[in-house]
Amino acid sequence: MVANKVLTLVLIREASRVLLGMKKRGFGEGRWNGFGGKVEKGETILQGAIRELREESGLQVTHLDEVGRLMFEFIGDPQLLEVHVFTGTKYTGVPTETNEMRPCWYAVDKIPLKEMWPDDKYWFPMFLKGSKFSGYFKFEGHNKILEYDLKEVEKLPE
Ligand code: 6U4
Repeated sequence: MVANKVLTLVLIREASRVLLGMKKRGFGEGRWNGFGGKVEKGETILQGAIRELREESGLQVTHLDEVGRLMFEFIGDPQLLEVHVFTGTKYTGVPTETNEMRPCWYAVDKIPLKEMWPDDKYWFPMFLKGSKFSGYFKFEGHNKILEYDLKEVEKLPE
């Protein structure tokens, strides 16, 4: 058994727009995405989400709500990615470009799904309407989804 790799993904949202970042390097390079990354030893998943948001976007938050849980399997890799998706509406600071990310606000009806991870087109609508969601996606490479299972949930898995 290989332990899951636990990652965070933070989507800062206002009434009619969402802050995304163009990933400039590393996993998902060249794609628009939320902010996030690996949870470090000694921090909770929420603390990791808040830290990554600050490091990658320059925004500070004191609270985020967890709204999604996504599991990703990549054919040939025994390690599953366990992505905890958070959202928040209250922040301080101004979105600032970093080495990792170039932030940009996107209107909720103009989300650049074609330039995002292919799974986002399935779960982003659930996120935008305020639902919680839980999903599993099996990838071949980084572009092809072989199978998936996704549902809206009342409560996220523990
Ligand atoms: P470092 O620490 O720079 O090596 P890196 O390899 O760049 O990390 P990291 O830590 O930024 O990766 O984490 C990847 C980010 O991508 C996390 O916020 C989770 C997110 N992510 C991973 N797979 C995703 C997917 N299929 N769909 C999606 N976000 C995904 O929307």
